[in-house]
Amino acid sequence: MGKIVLITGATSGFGKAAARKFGANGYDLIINGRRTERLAELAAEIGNKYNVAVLQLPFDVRDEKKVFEAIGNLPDNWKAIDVLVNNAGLALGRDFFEEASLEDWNTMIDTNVKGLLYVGKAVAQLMALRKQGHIINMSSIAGKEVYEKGNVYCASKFAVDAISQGMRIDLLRHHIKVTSINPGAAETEFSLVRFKGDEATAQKTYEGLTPLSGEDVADVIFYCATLPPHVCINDLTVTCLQQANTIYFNRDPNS
Ligand code: NDP
Ligand code: 8X3
Repeated sequence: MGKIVLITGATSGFGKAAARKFGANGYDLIINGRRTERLAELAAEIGNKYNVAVLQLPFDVRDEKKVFEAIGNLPDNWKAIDVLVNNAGLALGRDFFEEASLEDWNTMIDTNVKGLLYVGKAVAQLMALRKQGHIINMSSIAGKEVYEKGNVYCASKFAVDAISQGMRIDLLRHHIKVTSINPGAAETEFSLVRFKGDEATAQKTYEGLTPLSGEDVADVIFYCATLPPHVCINDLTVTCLQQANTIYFNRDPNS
């Protein structure tokens, strides 16, 4: 087999674009997400176009048992994972703290924090046996600065930042690279999910902007993953030209 990349959240956005990018560059792929039809479509597309092997591994990252079963029971030739793109995640709602939904909070923490930990641990165990590997955790600019009504989404991404630092320290002895990527506003299905299908509100997020695209972020992921073996990008924040931080945007067409 060629080099192997496991990508969580490959049915949309960054994960899907990353799957195409790695596939185009000859990597064999393990693709995850809950929407099995989308996984099947993507597997067929990439397999046919780039002549690489694609294994579909559907599970909900929140399901601790399923995560460890799915990764622990991979066929032996698929266990040699070179790169993990630990990307599955979401925001739900954008509400003042005292008004926000507990269900939304639980889902974000279970997915963005606990799910990322489960997948990270299951894959780190395999990488530790081979004394090599690269774990790329998808954080956010929201994991660097808190913004109004970002409360728990931001907290979940601050947690990813801390988890990445901890992993980097603890996995040092196994020669495993750990990278945290922190994108700013990117137009994927992210806002549609956050605003629960409200397309008009989702669209407002990107009004007056040329935001990052899934492909832009996939290029950054691929760049981080393909540096020489002795080089590791620990932490990388990327925004579009019109975004300075989580609050300041230039949406003025005449500026
Ligand atoms: P999308 O909504 O386009 O994609 C999210 C992906 O995550 C989907 O493939 C979805 O698959 C998967 N996913 C969500 N929940 C689960 C789950 N419980 N189990 C397995 N897979 C799951 O969003 P993006 O591509 O934009 O987001 C990817 C990551 O990037 C997220 O962690 C997000 O927080 C982060 N991010 C996004 C930014 C943006 O502005 N877009 C900026 C900074 C960070 P399925 O529904 O099929 O399970
Ligand atoms: C997504 C970016 O700024 O909408 O993580 O939280 S932001």
